[in-house]
Amino acid sequence: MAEHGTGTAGAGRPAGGPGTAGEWRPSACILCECNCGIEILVGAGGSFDKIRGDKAHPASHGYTCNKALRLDHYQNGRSGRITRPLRRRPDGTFEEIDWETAIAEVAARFKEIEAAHGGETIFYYGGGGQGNHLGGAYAPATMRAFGMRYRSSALAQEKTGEFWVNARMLGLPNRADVEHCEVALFVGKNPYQSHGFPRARSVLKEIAKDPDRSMIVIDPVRTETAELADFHLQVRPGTDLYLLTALAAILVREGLVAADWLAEHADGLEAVTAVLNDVPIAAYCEIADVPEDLVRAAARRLAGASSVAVLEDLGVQMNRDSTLVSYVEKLIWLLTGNLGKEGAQYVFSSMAPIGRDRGHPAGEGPRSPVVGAKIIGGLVPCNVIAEEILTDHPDRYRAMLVESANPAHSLADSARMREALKALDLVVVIDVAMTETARLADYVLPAPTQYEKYEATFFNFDFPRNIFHLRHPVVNAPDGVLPEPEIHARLVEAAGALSEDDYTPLREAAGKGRQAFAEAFLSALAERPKLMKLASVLLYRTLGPTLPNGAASAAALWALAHKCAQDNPAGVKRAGYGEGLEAGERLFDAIVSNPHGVVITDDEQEETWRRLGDRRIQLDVPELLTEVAGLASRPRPVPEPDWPFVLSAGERRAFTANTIIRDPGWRRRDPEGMLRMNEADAKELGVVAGDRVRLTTRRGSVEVPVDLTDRMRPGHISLPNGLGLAVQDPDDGAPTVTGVAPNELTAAEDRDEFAGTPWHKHVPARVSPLSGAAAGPAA
Ligand SMILES: Nc1nc2c(c(=O)[nH]1)N[C@H]1C(S)=C(S)[C@@H](COP(=O)(O)OP(=O)(O)OC[C@H]3O[C@@H](n4cnc5c(=O)[nH]c(N)nc54)[C@H](O)[C@@H]3O)O[C@H]1N2
Ligand SMILES: Nc1nc2c(c(=O)[nH]1)N[C@H]1C(S)=C(S)[C@@H](COP(=O)(O)OP(=O)(O)OC[C@H]3O[C@@H](n4cnc5c(=O)[nH]c(N)nc54)[C@H](O)[C@@H]3O)O[C@H]1N2
Ligand code: SF4
Ligand SMILES: [Mo]
Repeated sequence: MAEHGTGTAGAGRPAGGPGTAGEWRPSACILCECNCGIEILVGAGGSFDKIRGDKAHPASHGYTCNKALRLDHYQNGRSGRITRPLRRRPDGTFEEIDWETAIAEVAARFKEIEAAHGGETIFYYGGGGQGNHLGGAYAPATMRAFGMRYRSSALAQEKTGEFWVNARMLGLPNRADVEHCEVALFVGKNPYQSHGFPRARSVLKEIAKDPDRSMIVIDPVRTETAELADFHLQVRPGTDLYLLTALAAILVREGLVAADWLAEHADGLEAVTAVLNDVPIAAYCEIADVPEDLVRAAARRLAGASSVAVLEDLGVQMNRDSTLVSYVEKLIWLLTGNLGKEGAQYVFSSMAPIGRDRGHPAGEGPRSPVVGAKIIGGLVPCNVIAEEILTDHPDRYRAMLVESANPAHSLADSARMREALKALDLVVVIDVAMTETARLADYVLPAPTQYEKYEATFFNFDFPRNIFHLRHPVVNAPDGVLPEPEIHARLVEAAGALSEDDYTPLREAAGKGRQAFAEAFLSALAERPKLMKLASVLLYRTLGPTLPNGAASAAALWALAHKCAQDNPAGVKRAGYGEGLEAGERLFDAIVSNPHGVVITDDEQEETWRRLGDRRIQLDVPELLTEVAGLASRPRPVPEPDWPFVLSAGERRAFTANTIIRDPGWRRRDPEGMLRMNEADAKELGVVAGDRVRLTTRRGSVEVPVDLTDRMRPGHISLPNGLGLAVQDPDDGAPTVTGVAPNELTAAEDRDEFAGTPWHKHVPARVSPLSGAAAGPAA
């Protein structure tokens, strides 16, 4: 159990935050992007005795799934918690150091690297998991202070292809109103387990129950979601491009497109129609192994619906042709006129610009320095990072700052990632636990957990009412940890980028009130535009101390609240914050003072069109449409003889949550994370449920127990995500690893040609029994 001291070193002490034991305290679940509101009954000593959904939360309204109830395993479990800055000794062991030494040494070494090779050789990775993005809001200041330029995060191994397609077709990111749609279409997404929109399980059940609504699921697995569906298109793994192209072609050929709507809003219909008119529908359905009749029925249901909400996710985003699939997926809902009305896709308001890209044509736009990979949404593709380190190229990355992420575990080809991290001159990790990545670091800087500090996410994409939740601390942090904003502030100051001279006038202005502060802050930025990238730390040190209950970490939200009010005046006004500058202040004050979360914008349906402005939808993205046109002349996808199985490496299950909870004891079911396999395959291999098998890919070989199920197609196998973590036994200190780390099996070169996103869901594999005649050594 974590120790709960009475004070933390430095700022960020949650004064007044945590109450007394035996009280329900509002917070949020941090295990997926939904961040459902919860209330925690905190026991003496800081244990989470009970957890329930928070009915006052403006998005989840009391809903949680099974996972939230197990959060004590994050806060107090066997997690490898770290509570002192650590420095690696030459022999590879770690020693505890004090914060002054840690900050001084880290800053000095980053400065040395900046002087010798340029700050752009220091790479920033991470910035937040599913629940914690507040620290990431301060990271740009640290990047600025050391001249860093390149960065990435998990989004660059899932969503960047979709970001780019959105940028090209609409200019803005968008989401789907699953709650109110007539027809929901899920492509490579299992919301029953992974969620992705508020109250997912309840909404899925509502759709399933309603005879007037339908659900269409495209997934090779008969998932919990597929079981609730009216149409399950059980696609052959990795052939979604064929299936979706056939579906889009059916819309065109059966005259099911919303022609009038498209004439009003979109360009490029002619080019798209010409390509889709040539699609061999029957042949593509056969390649995808879905009956043509079923595809036609699904197409007609989509076209006949008053509204369609479409969500694509990792099943296609971490798979072959992912960017092309994103494109055709969007063509399907655009051809049927499903944007900017209730139950369809919408453009949301936001506090931070996640998912925005300029949509540069294929040959243009920013590139990574060594490989020349396309940078989308400011993020270098995760799959090229190791390649950009393990080279003698003069522009290679020399150092890395990792914050709230575990790239040694979560990026393709873990063995190569470990090698890459070891090859760097300096690795600094900010985390709560001794992770696979932290173990390879030169310095590890410990942060409070998400229940010991102010925290928030920027994954707020709801519509028409979008929300924001600044969570207050619910327990005290142990001595020796510092919240991320404080760590960034200290690094920025140690780099000499900001000092008391910068703070003094703003502190004085803050003492006179918000209006005076706003004026002083804006004129400081106008005089010295270089302060812009340092603004978060500047706010933290000046406005921060004036915020109630030690909420200094919320200071960066002040600028974001103003920006939100400026960009979304109508929605912010309807949400009750008034107009003009005052609206930004009111919104900020509401965010800071309401521990249950607040509605930030209350939009009308037309808001999507207002946000798009006079932009017309671009159906024809030439780079992609050409590829769709050329699909027929590609060789037909066939399994490779040496690799008869397709492995989905990293499936979301009832008890997975990336690597956020390290304590294996949190899993009620499937503790080891079994390899799921069809019964017919097992029979052929001569294995029965629970047997251990050897699973081999081009990159690695592991032993794992099998779980047999008719939910899997023959030839398709899957492993859960987030397993294979080592935690130390509290008694004897020996590390134990539970389950298979999926990226021991994946390869960095298996990636999308446009966006560089990985093919984690499509790893060629073979399986052999471990005992009996058929057993053999690993290849
Ligand atoms: N329980 C739980 N929930 C989570 C998380 C977690 O770790 N655990 N993580 C969160 C995060 S970070 C994310 S990004 C989301 C991801 O959420 P999802 O994308 O829904 O999760 P996955 O299970 O990885 O993949 C979705 C589906 O893709 C299917 N699939 C595999 N191959 C193919 C294929 O070739 N074609 C198609 N069409 N489908 C295929 C799988 O069978 C699976 O059902 O989940 C979030 N929610
Ligand atoms: N093969 C395969 N690989 C995958 C996937 C897959 O499906 N298959 N899924 C991918 C996806 S979609 C994602 S999102 C990534 C996720 O992988 P990563 O982005 O690397 O991050 P997480 O596993 O979410 O781990 C978050 C880290 O934050 C730490 N942490 C928790 N709370 C705090 C805090 O308050 N402060 C700080 N500083 N740290 C904290 C945790 O200890 C953990 O180290 O994995 C990706 N990798
Ligand atoms: S895991 Fe996601 S859906 Fe489940 S309670 Fe947590 S935030 Fe909500
Ligand atoms: Mo993710």
